[in-house]
Amino acid sequence: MLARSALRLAARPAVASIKARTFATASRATAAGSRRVAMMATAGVASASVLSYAYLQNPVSADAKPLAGVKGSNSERTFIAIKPDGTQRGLVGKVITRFEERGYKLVGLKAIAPSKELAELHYDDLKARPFFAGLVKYISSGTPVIAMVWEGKDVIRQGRAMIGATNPLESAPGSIRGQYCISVGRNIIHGSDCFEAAEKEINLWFGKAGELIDWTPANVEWIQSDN
Ligand code: IDP
Ligand code: MG
Repeated sequence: MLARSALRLAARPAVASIKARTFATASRATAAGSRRVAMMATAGVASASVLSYAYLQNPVSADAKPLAGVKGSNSERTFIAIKPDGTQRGLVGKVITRFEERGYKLVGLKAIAPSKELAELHYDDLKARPFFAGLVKYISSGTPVIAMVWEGKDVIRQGRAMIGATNPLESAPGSIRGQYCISVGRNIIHGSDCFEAAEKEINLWFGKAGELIDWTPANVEWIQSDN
């Protein structure tokens, strides 16, 4: 799996090609989008034959960092996912709030109902385990998984600590699993367990160009400074 992942990482287009990729999706432009484009062209903004709705969504601040940032730096990234039970139980906001309030930066977010194939690839390292089939069924149940990429100092290790032990009965009471869960089969959240896993998982869930956004929070100095 990591070998395949490495191939995909190598194949990730350079930032300079993001615009070209976005233009290629012009055929998906909606009728309303086309009308808007025509109006803009009339206004002298650009040619309607080139612009599209997709173009209008092109990230202002394209992400130039490696997928998982730089290990051990302020740009380190982790993949966090609220599993279907977390979504069903209305815990999405509470989980996001914990990471926001800790001082981490959200650089990617989407709701996705994963296919069986995606669930199998994500948990590839567990395929020999007896609970694998049930795990894949649970993740690909059709209820949205809230997939996220968070960035900041030591975010991989801290994210795991904030999430708590795999078995919620062993999770510290203040951790996410320790506060909201009691069953290992329904532990509401996933977090990358090392830098290599973060690279693999971010590539799997957010590997397309333009899916992550590099931005600078206004309060960055108040959160990151070591004086
Ligand atoms: P992690 O999520 O804390 O990294 P892993 O060992 O990587 O834990 O297992 C992945 C997921 O597989 C767990 O979060 C849990 O949903 C599920 N799982 C792990 N062990 C068991 C088990 O013994 N029974 C049922 N499900 C399990
Ligand atoms: Mg794991």
